[in-house]
Amino acid sequence: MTDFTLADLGWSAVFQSQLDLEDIETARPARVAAIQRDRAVVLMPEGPETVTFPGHLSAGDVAVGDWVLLEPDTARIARLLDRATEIARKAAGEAARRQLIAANVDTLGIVTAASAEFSAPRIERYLVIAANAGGQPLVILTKADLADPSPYLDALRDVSRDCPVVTVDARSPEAAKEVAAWTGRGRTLALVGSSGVGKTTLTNALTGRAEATASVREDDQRGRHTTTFRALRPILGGGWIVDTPGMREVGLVEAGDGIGEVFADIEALAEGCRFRDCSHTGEPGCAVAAAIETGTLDPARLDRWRRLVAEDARASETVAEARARDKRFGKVVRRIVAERKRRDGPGR
Ligand SMILES: Nc1nc2c(ncn2[C@@H]2O[C@H](COP(=O)(O)OP(=O)(O)O)[C@@H](O)[C@H]2O)c(=O)[nH]1
Ligand SMILES: [Mg+2]
Repeated sequence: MTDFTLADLGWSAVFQSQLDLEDIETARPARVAAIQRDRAVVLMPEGPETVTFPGHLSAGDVAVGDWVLLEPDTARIARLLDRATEIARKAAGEAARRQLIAANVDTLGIVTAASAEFSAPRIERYLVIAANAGGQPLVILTKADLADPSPYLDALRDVSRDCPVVTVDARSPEAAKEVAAWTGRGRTLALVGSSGVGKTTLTNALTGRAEATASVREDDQRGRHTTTFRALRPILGGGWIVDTPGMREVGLVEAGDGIGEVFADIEALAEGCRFRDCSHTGEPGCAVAAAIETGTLDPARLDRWRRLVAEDARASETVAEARARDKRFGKVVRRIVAERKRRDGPGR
């Protein structure tokens, strides 16, 4: 992996403008291609390099696709540059924690199969993640060779009128042509979607590599086997692709803006409600209820919006609240342990 210019790697004015005069003289910009526990593999015009994190940064703060500045003389990151886009989800588990998926991604490829796997609400959820990230979504409907894609395309149009959709047989060399408009020099495409939909197959088609496809169980969240670790890989025709391990759970956190964008129709209607804090559950003068009445709003869509808003509110509760809850839980645990000790006697 050599012979990439900074522009090939995706460097742009967004990052250049973050450098001060001293940086321009000494700093070495590098793009994060993979992250290990305490190290990252970065790509530079000079080639790949394994680097360490400075004290103020840990592996969890850095995402594949990030731009960093390296210290002038050591293989250590000096600074993380602000991201152009940031794909994140709620980390698995109860705490309100964001987990970074990838950074500086131009297109979020939402991969779904023309099969029973297809789920409009799940795609809506990924659209919210894309809107929140700042990147452009692209729905990639795989296994279009196994079924008539038209009912799936109809369902996709109901979810979003403006999101582009391509249909592919991910195993075919033609697949690269279908996504060509979203790839090319310096551009980054990240793939998300359930296990088994063809993300790795498509990645292999685009990169000419042969990563293991999913007969192996993928479950990145619980640290079980993963076929591939998340990595930035070069596309044969230019640009970069990030394949992500299948995600069972795509939780939202701090996704209010993204929800607002994906459900702009509902949020616009809500502006017309008589009460500013209308909950659209039967208040007088509710514009949302009126739209359902006249058939301009699908009640199922309102229901899905409601669920996402509630989930996001729950997940985005402040870290302080989560900590308070943990504290209460700690008290309960200590009480149970103390009671057990009393019951069972010392020495256990
Ligand atoms: N017929 C057909 N099979 C596909 C297609 N895409 C993927 N597959 C198969 O589906 C299985 C899972 O693919 P994989 O790329 O590992 O899915 P991932 O979990 O999303 O990475 C593999 O056996 C692939 O050969 C497609 O477009 N058409
Ligand atoms: Mg895979």
